[in-house]
Amino acid sequence: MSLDENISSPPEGGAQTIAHHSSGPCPTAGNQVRNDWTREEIAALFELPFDELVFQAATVHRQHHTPGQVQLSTLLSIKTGGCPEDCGYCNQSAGAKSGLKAEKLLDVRTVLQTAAQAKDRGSSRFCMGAAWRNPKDRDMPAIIEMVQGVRQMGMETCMTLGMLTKEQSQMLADAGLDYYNHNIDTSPEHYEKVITTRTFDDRLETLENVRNSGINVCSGGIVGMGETRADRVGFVHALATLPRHPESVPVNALVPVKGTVLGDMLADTPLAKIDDIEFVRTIAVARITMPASMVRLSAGRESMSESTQALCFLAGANSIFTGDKLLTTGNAGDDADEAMFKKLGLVPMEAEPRENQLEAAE
Ligand code: SAM
Ligand code: DTB
Ligand code: SF4
Repeated sequence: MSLDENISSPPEGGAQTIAHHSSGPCPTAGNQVRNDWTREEIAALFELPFDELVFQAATVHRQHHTPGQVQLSTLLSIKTGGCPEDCGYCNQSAGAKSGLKAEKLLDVRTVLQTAAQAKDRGSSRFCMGAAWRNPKDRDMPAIIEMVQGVRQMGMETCMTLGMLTKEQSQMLADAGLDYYNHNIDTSPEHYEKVITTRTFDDRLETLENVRNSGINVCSGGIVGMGETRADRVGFVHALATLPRHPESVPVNALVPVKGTVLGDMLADTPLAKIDDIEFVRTIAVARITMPASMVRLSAGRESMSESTQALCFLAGANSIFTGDKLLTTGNAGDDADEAMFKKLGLVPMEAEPRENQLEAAE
């Protein structure tokens, strides 16, 4: 089901109002950043012979980034489980029967100690995630202390706390938050099959609040949730037609957790697992359509071969999560990653805090 090829007449109309071109320039000619991609163009990229697609993606990657450099982020779940949302992939939803124990918000000292350890292991960005629908105002002082403390260590900061109001975005921006992660997760059409407690438009509203407050936007999604090829086209289209592309685009392969709607579905229908080549295609198309963004090979690496990961890097992925844990599930781990980096000749990218990035954009 994940390899449905039904892309001949994709439904039109992403969440953005965009200009559609019936015949645009060759996607990789020149190195311009475009926000007017059509679903037909994106579907045509997915359809390319694999070697041609990867070649185009690698070419675009070299026009905008230094190949071989990979940005390293480390995740910490600062508030685990008991979430009121019903995201079908997530073991942190209160409705999931995964046995995960709900915990309170970690104290600031524990968070800062963990960040210092991540820095010692070479990570340049510390991403703090909370199983919330949205942060409550009473949580904000501790959150702000975490941002400020991690920044003082010279690491870039990222938070993912659910939906944000304009005011909360501004508070985080004022505290110096570098990135806010909020995923659109999938195509607008597939979205409601996965999450019912908040809409695709709610997600876009948070992204707009984050963007307007001056924080860098991190937004991507998950492949392998039983979506069709047309949904993967719609997913990339929704991101690539945002008024400004997210600076960071995490592409997660579903981590199937027993007791979640999608984890159980995948266990019953093994063929639904995303095909490795289709996953690499999704990375490549994200790279071509959002050339200046960092494309993160995110969740799912623990069960991915080094060869598939190498293809992802070749296709333009230039960021990963390090460490042996994501938020609540396993990750490849530092030893495995060090060995892989050595084998592939990859090197970690230096941290670039937000002021520098803003200066560079001026
Ligand atoms: N609660 C916040 C929210 O949903 O916005 C922040 C944390 S949430 C865990 C962050 C993202 O992790 C989700 O949007 C989803 O894309 C990804 N994610 C969660 N569970 C996953 C899984 N089992 N496999 C792959 N990605 C997952
Ligand atoms: C993202 O796109 N992937 C990360 C991060 N943003 C927050 C989270 C992956 C979570 C995988 C499941 C877990 O470990 O709980
Ligand atoms: Fe809650 Fe985020 Fe998990 Fe959805 S993805 S259930 S919002 S923690």
